[in-house]
Amino acid sequence: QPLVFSGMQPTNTLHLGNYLGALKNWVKLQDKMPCIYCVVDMHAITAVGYGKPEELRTAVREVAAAYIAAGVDPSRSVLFAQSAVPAHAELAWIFNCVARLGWADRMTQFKEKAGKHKERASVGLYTYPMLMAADILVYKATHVPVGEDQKQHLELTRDVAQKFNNDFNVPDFFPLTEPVIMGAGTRVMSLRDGSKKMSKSDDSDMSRINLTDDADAVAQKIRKARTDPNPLPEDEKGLEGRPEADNLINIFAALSDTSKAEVVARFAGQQFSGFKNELADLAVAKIAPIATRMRELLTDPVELDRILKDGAEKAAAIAAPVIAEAKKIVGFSH
Ligand code: AQP
Repeated sequence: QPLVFSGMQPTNTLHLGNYLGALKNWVKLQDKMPCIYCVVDMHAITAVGYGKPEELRTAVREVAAAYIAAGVDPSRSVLFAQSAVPAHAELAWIFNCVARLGWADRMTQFKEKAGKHKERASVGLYTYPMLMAADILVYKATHVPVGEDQKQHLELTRDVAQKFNNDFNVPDFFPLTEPVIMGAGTRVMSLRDGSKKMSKSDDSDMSRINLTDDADAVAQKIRKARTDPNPLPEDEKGLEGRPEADNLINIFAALSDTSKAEVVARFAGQQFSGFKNELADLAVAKIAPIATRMRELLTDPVELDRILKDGAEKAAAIAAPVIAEAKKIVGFSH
């Protein structure tokens, strides 16, 4: 049965990349299939979320509020915090034993996040993809809407499912999950450097548009966004070798639900100043209502906690038969 699963880490405020790459599509998918959306707090403690319990607790509510403010409807979709459903951790352990070291060694996100001093990274950061595979497969989810940066982790999820099914001779027990990477915003780049993805953990706040930024901040960040000295190109081919221009056009296309070609045609040969003003207006129009709604939701943390608890109960009920069966298959039956 088709089922959607996805999640985000409560490590910082969500940004435009998270919204265009994932969240916007989550909202759309609710009309097509049952959806489970998770705030992945266990992933958060693999790196920057570690050692800050109060911040983590607050960030979980903020991310849940962002999901709802963007259009995730908790009466239709299951919305919960990962750590509230222990089946994720149980299956992750089994998957740590299914996956091979060589697979984990290939993960580019680990290399990027661990940086130069890989021996100082947590073991959790290294095994992160196996926990992610468990997040998805503990619900036997078939579709995972994410940004392009998660493609490699989803390939590993398929490899884990396939190896488990083969090793234990249980064909089709775990489905081979499909990544859903759609729209123009699948890879939004930093506003300061067109070769880096927009990221929560970038030191420069000017590199990203946060979902909580007010109109002035959004306009200022877009006005100051790096560009090259040339005017906008006459056609899409003219974007080659111009990553910053390409990124801004892409953001415009994603926010307005059009294609890059249409945006290029509309602003062909114009200066960036006018284009940036229009882009700022568009971004404010799309983002400001989300920020306002988020603030409203955060005035009632008790209600947010109630939604998360209710979601955790539903999620646990869906996961229960899958984890029970998986444990039996492995030989844990006492
Ligand atoms: N720049 C981006 N463009 C498009 N999609 C993006 N996503 C993240 N950055 C971009 C998508 O948002 C979801 C969030 O996943 P996450 O919370 O696990 O964060 P992440 O992938 O590690 O990226 P972040 O949000 O920038 O955090 P840091 O700075 O910690 O790396 C995923 O679906 C992701 O594809």
